[in-house]
Amino acid sequence: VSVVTRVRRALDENRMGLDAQPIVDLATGQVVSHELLVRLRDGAEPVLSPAEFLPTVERDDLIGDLDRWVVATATAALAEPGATRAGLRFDINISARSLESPGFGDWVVRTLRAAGIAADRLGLEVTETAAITNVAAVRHLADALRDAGCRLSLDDFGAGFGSFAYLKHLPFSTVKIAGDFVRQADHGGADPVLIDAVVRAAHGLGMSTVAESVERAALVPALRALGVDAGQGYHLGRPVPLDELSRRTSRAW
Ligand code: G
Ligand code: G
Ligand code: MN
Ligand code: NA
Repeated sequence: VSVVTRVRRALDENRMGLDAQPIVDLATGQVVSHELLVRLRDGAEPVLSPAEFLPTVERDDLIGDLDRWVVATATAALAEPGATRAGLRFDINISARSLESPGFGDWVVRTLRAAGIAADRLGLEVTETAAITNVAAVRHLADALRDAGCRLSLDDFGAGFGSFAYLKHLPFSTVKIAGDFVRQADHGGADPVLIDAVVRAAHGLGMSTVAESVERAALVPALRALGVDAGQGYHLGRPVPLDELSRRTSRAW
């Protein structure tokens, strides 16, 4: 069975899943949002990670269905009473294809409104490589989201052929600093210098910063000293199934 067929079936049969990983304020330790990460849980072998199945799905129209399923599933989870009382927020990853698809941003905004969800509870993450291919389309989407009050993050900043041009031209609310710069940021060398530059640029433009791949406790004070606002990574919290987070939240509230 091809990868595309497996993903199509998983979407039809409700076997696609999302994991939620906390994004944590480095100064207060509070969870400010969760990034949702898609998982194929169809029981078939081999188990595929998104890094393996997304490139194939992105070559197929199916990616549009997957992105819309993620938005719909995130919206449904945000609309649950416990999630609303807890003020849960989610950040989802969106493929380049959907960014360029006319009307996608407006559809996201309409979906949130129909569910009665405050727009700032959903954020979209776009990678540099996605933003690179079609700045005009991304600009339209970014403006639609910003006008509605949704958050928009530039993901994996610095990992690709990252350029400050994106920060200049697009109204991001947050810059996510790629893990490659973060993992050894407490050990001197180039990484803290580069993080410092990104943080200054982002803050100067009114954007917040999130460090990815915070894998060790010692990174927290180092990143705080560099002015990074929030972190995400195995030290701060592993991804857990969204259903589990929803159950936990409804019990706590
Ligand atoms: O969870 P993991 O580290 O394996 O994710 C691998 C890649 O898949 C990351 O680049 C991430 O941005 C992307 N990804 C994860 N979930 C989604 C999703 O729901 N939609 C899209 N389009 N990409 C995702
Ligand atoms: O490309 P994007 O940043 O959207 O993908 C985030 C990916 O990073 C997810 O696949 C997630 O599973 C993974 N991830 C989350 N925390 C850590 C971490 O501390 N270390 C590493 N290496 N990967 C992480
Ligand atoms: Mn991401
Ligand atoms: Na990222």
